[in-house]
Amino acid sequence: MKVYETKEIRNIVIVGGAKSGKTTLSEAMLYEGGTINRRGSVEDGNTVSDYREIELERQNSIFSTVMYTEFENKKINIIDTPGFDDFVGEVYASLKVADTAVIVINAIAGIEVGTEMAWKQASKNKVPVIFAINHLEHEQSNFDDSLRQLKTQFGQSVVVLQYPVNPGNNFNEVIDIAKMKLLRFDANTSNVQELDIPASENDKAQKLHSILLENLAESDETLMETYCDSGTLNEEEIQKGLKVGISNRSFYPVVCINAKQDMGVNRLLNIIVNYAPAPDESPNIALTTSGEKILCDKNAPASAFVFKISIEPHLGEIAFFKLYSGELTPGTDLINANTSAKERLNQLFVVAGKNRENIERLVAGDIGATIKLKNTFVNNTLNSVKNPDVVIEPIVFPEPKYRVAVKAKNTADDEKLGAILNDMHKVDQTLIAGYSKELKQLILEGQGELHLNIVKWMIENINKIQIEFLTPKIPYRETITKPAKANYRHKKQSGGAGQFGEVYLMIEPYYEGMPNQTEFPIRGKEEISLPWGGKLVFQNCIVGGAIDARFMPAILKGIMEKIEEGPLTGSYARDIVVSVYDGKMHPVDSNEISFKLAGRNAFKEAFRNAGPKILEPIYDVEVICPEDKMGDVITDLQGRRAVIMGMESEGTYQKIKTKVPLAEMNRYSTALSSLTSGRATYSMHFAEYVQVPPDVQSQLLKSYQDEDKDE
Ligand SMILES: Nc1nc2c(ncn2[C@@H]2O[C@H](COP(=O)(O)OP(=O)(O)OP(=O)(O)O)[C@@H](O)[C@H]2O)c(=O)[nH]1
Ligand SMILES: [Mg+2]
Repeated sequence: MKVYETKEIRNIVIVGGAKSGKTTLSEAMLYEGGTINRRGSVEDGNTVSDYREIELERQNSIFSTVMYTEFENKKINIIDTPGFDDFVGEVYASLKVADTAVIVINAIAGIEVGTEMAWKQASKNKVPVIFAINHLEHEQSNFDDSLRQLKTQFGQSVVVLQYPVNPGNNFNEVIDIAKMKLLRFDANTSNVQELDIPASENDKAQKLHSILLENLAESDETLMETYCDSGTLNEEEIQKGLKVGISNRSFYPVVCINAKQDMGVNRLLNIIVNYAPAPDESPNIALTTSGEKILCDKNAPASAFVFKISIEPHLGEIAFFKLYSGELTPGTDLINANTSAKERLNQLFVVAGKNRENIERLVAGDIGATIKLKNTFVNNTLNSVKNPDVVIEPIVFPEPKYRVAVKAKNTADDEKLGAILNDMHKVDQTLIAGYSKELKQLILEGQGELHLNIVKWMIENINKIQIEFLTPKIPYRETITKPAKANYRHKKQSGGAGQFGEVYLMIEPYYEGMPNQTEFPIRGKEEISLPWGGKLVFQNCIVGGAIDARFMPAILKGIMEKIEEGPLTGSYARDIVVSVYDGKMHPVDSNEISFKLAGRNAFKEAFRNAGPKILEPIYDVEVICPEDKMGDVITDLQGRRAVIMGMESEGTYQKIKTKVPLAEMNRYSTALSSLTSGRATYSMHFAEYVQVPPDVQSQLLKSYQDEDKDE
């Protein structure tokens, strides 16, 4: 393939609601550009984008796919992304490197959560947006409704560039407001006839044309002057206005397509090559972690950012990167600024799905791929040795919101399972696995039930290990609510050397900035930040040498053992002040073991009498749902002991802010989805630990005792 210069490159990402037609559109784009000479379909399982086994089986996209096509002497890099909320990580990563987002709308459904999410993420990255309204040949499609929703949701900068003349079964004509022509498509061919606008459409077209001109004028000062002086813009000015306005996000054009029959796709590509920004014109500028802009300049030293790693059968790991500056040729040595690894670019290629083509040179702004890197991961920057320290800001992936415990059906596979999950995380940063020492479970976290079920499918079908999901335990904490004292004497005399140690201690609830207790003199104080959160303050208040200072560490050790396995439910305890104020030693029999046991048992006893409470993790949860479902969603949340913190409207959606105990969030993604027919989404992150209500506490105590008995 020929080497494309920066100005000849367009990087587009296709995003939008699930099943809106993104993969079908990308297939039609590749066909229109001549990259493929036959269009596959998602149903037949032969599209370039959805080529992985799991995608073929499910008939939808699971991973993003990098592709390219050539159109009007430009190279268009196309990244097709999955629409299901569960795979949102792919959308985040793709929009990091996109210069334009094509947001596909299903004209039967209108705006969906995927649309909303794509828009937010595009806005966050300052990526220009083109809306493509799809499925227009469907009898239930409703262009006007979809347009109305777009304007309500995203504002009046949503501007009609095309509208359908005959939506529904016979759809084949649109009025193009930029060209002021009627475009007649020929289903399943690239043919487009350009005809005069019929009289019946004239008024509507003129009105929309004026709105377009106003928007174009507003995007550029000189255009505004011309427009004010003459009341119109000529063809050249319109073209300039489209380029400037799309590139600087002054407006977001709406076009019409029927991806399935390849209608409108040729014109969409024409709009992309002519009006979407080249990489050096994009407002989505890469910044370094210290906030400096990286100029898209091929004469600068090379800096490439790895946004995706994919593992391909027979090939291994492929790293996909955007070259933000400089040029690359095969054989170049690069430095990974994040891991300090020296990497050689043995092969350099461009990729379209599972097909690869070697290239001799890649220029700033382009997207390329390589294999066999040794120590490079997603979010790493690879630099020329001339400028090795550039670190590009990483993609911030969404926090997990769905968790399960996982184990191999055959325990012999457990170790292998850990390694597989580790590898999967490299490819999918939203999948997080880790063994919890506390819960004694391997916890797998992701974006939803579907996400984790796909992971299960891959492990069972590709890695051939059978696994099962179990309910994950909740990381409870224990603490006390009032002071208490206790003492314990450990004494053992059986033959030879005996054991003796006696400890008197007082415990109190700890809080930030609390005053010291005044009952006993404090002679030594150790403040320990517990690895699981909260504090333990350990005070030596011994007078008159009742216990030697050398036994203090043993007493603390005994207490720590109990703190790691709280007396109520075996959970970690936290936020406690312990004052050891008296005790007894034996001249011969006292040793460390004796004081450890005495300390441990005294602590356990005191804990029981100190109004012990179980704390549970509470999460800040934000639900975004359509207005008409808000009542149902809130009722459901209330059934989960949620505290509603506030509500605000976002266009036709409602955002509900709430605090919910983690214990009640089990399978929430599934519940919310069925409650709203998949029209809602949510996010969550850890907020705090709070006491569980009394009824929950007694339930937990009971089930811990039952478990104890079982063991
Ligand atoms: N009738 C009609 N069907 C379409 C059109 N575009 C796509 N489809 C069909 O809609 C279904 C979903 O299309 P995809 O291209 O897989 O949609 P997607 O947005 O990639 O889906 P995900 O990747 O799962 O989010 C498939 O059965 C397509 O054949 C269209 O314009 N008209
Ligand atoms: Mg798809």
